[in-house]
Amino acid sequence: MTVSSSMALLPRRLFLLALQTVCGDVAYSFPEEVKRGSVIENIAKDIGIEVGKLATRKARIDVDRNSKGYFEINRSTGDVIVTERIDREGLCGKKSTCILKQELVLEEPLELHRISFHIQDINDNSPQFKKDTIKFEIRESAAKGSRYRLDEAHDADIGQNAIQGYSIETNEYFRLNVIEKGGGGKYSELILQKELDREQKKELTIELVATDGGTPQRSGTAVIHVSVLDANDNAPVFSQAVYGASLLENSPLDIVVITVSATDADEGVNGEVTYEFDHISDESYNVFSIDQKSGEVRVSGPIDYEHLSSYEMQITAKDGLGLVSYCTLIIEITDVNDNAPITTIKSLKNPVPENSPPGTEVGIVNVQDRDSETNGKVRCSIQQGVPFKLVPSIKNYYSLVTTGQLDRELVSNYNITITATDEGSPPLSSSKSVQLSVADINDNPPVFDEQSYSAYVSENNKPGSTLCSVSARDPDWRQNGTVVYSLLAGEVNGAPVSSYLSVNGDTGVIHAVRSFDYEQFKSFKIHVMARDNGSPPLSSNVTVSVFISDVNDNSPQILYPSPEGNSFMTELVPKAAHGGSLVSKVIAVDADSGQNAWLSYHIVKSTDPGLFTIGVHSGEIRTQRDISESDSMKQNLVVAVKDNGQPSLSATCSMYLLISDNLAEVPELKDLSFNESNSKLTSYLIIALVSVSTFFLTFIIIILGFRFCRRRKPRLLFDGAVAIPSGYLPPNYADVDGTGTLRSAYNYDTYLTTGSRTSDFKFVTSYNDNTLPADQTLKKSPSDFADVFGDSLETLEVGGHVFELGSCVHVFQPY
Ligand SMILES: *[C@@H]1O[C@H](CO)[C@@H](O)[C@H](O)[C@H]1NC(C)=O
Ligand SMILES: *[C@@H]1O[C@H](CO)[C@@H](O)[C@H](O)[C@H]1NC(C)=O
Ligand SMILES: *[C@@H]1O[C@H](CO)[C@@H](O)[C@H](O)[C@H]1NC(C)=O
Ligand SMILES: *[C@@H]1O[C@H](CO)[C@@H](O)[C@H](O)[C@H]1NC(C)=O
Ligand SMILES: CC(=O)N[C@H]1CO[C@H](CO)[C@@H](O)[C@@H]1O
Repeated sequence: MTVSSSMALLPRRLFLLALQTVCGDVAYSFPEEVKRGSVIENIAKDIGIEVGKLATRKARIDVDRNSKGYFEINRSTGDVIVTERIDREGLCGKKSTCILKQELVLEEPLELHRISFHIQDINDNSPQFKKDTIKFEIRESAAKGSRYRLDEAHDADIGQNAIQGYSIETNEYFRLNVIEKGGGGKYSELILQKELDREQKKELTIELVATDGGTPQRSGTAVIHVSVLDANDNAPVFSQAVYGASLLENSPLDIVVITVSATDADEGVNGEVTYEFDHISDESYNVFSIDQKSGEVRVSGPIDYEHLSSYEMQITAKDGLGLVSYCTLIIEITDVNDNAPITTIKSLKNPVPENSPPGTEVGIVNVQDRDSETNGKVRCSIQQGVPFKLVPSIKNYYSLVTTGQLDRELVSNYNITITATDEGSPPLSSSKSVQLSVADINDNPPVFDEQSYSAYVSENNKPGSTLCSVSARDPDWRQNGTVVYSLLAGEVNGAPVSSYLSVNGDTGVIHAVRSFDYEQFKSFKIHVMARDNGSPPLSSNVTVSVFISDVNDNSPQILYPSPEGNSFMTELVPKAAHGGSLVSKVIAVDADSGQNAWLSYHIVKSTDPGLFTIGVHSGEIRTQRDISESDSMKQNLVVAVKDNGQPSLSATCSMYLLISDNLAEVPELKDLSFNESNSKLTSYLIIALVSVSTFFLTFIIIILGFRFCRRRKPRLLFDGAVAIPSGYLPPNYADVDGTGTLRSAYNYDTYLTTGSRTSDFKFVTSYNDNTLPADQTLKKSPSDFADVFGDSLETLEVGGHVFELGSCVHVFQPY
């Protein structure tokens, strides 16, 4: 049925085959799409009818009512002419044979010839794809050999004219595989023959050509558009394999140290790079942080050069689907002078003995600065004004040595400040205080507060009473400075000192061991030693002068007349005595001194009060008027002798006076006695009277003798004074010492007159400061004394040697 070859052979004649139908019908075969008016065949010849009759027989091609007429018959020629375009594909589609059945009607007689028009396909349709563009999205990770089915192309033609094959533009990635469908059609698929790389080629455009088998061949094209989908096949790439940065230590938080960056050729998620630290040490982890997105490395913790001077860490860059790459970041930290030097006392000899020679090493100091280079170079010094210096020793060590002699008593503690300064800029410094104490050496003896001590005590003191206290200081430490007092052995009046005084070893208070008697001795000296408890001990001694002051403890002693009254002492008063005549004299002494020994005489009782007077101070009894005949022959006087002490002590005596010119005239001498009954007594009295007179004469002679001697050697006079018959004198009378200050300058003489008118003697006593009212004597300075003394005197005219006390007149002689 195919006539393609005959059509080619007979171009001018389209009628190639006349097909005989079984019923005598005619069949024509011709290609579609012939031109209108084309003559297909001469039917007259085919059905054997004359051409001339066609018209008369009204030959025509009839069609069914519903069919379209494609053909006509030229009644004059008998040719079948195409009147309409005949499109096989339109008429028959994909049917492999396409026949138009028409009938030739002849009238007169009616004849009916069926004519079959076999319409033959011609290649008038090109293959055609449904879309011009075939889109594919292929992941670049697709494996080699992956297949991608392509749309089939369509060609309305059939048979040979239908699609015979496909082809694609040659490219390196794909080849085409054409597959025959079971129904005869063909389709194609792309086979990946080389891995795609989105990064190299994002999109591919390949022309796909479908060709049919017609002649001429027709083809249809479509464009295969392959988008290469990204597969995460690219790891991020850092711009540098090693990043280096330097950073000052103590940089503030959040400062950006460096920004690392990695690029990833992938796109989208696959190209999103995140940064993070990879296996870094804890140190780095705490100190740096990295921004995941930007790659900024920031400071997130304290940067301490001394802790770590450089950090090395690995940073990973990771894209969305986990491809990573690494880089190394090295951060060098730059030292900053942020560490002050630290001073350590490595050893210290504490305390330092005060006798250490200059240059003694007392300590070792170590200085360290954690900074490096010049920031860590340290200079060390100590403050001025202490006897120490720092001597540099090996490396960072210094010796602390003394530069002078130490004296614990002056400075016992040193507060040494060691200052260390580094050479950074600005420099940092630190200081350390060292307490250094100086150990004591017993190098100071105790020293008494005063060069000498004086103690003043009233006589008759109670044993155990406190006289004074001495104190010595020893600046040494503890037992080296503990002072113990003791008396130095010595003698006072031949007795050991300890029997007079004792000293409290701890307090230095001096006590009297016994009661003192001014009359026995007025002063004495002792030595008190102060000794410390050091080893060996040091000591010093001091003189303590003890002055005993007088107390009015002795009542006047009447020497004449005998106070006892047992002996009848009678003075004869001549009858012719005129007024003012010296009759007798009361002689009294007082063992006390000064005022306590200043005696005054008073007549307390007399037979004839108007007849006799007594000199208040002299004790001289004188007639007041002339004796008259009427006066009683026997006169009796009671005389009181008082001292001037406070309170004053007194003694009384009786004096018997006989107004007579002759003792023999007195027969009633006995009567004079208060006890006249004893005649024996009278004779005793006489004997006594005579003996006393004798004694007196002797006494006066001796006194005069000594007075004469005194001009050359005055002091002996006192000894002379002691020569008063011992029976009349108190045992310790007239102990005159002259060791006082003021008192030694003057002596005063008391003129006493004896009963005999011719003889008078001078009783000399020392005037001394113990004439004070008897206070409790304790320590009294001489000046105190002077005051008191001055107060007690109404007038004191030392220069004029006259000095009045009350009504008494005393004559002082410079001694
Ligand atoms: C020592 O001196 C330092 C500085 O002058 C001072 O801070 C410290 O209190 C002193 N220490 C003593 C015990 O005096
Ligand atoms: C007293 O001095 C001696 C050396 O004279 C010394 O060895 C001793 O330690 C000192 N005692 C005290 C308590 O300081
Ligand atoms: C008392 O001290 C003096 C010097 O002050 C000294 O010469 C004398 O030896 C000392 N006496 C005693 C017993 O220590
Ligand atoms: C006198 O003597 C008598 C006896 O001898 C005696 O009792 C009397 O006390 C004496 N009188 C005087 C004052 O002594
Ligand atoms: C109707 C028609 O087409 N008639 C044609 C038949 O053929 C002759 C000769 O070729 C023509 O002259 C007519 O016109």
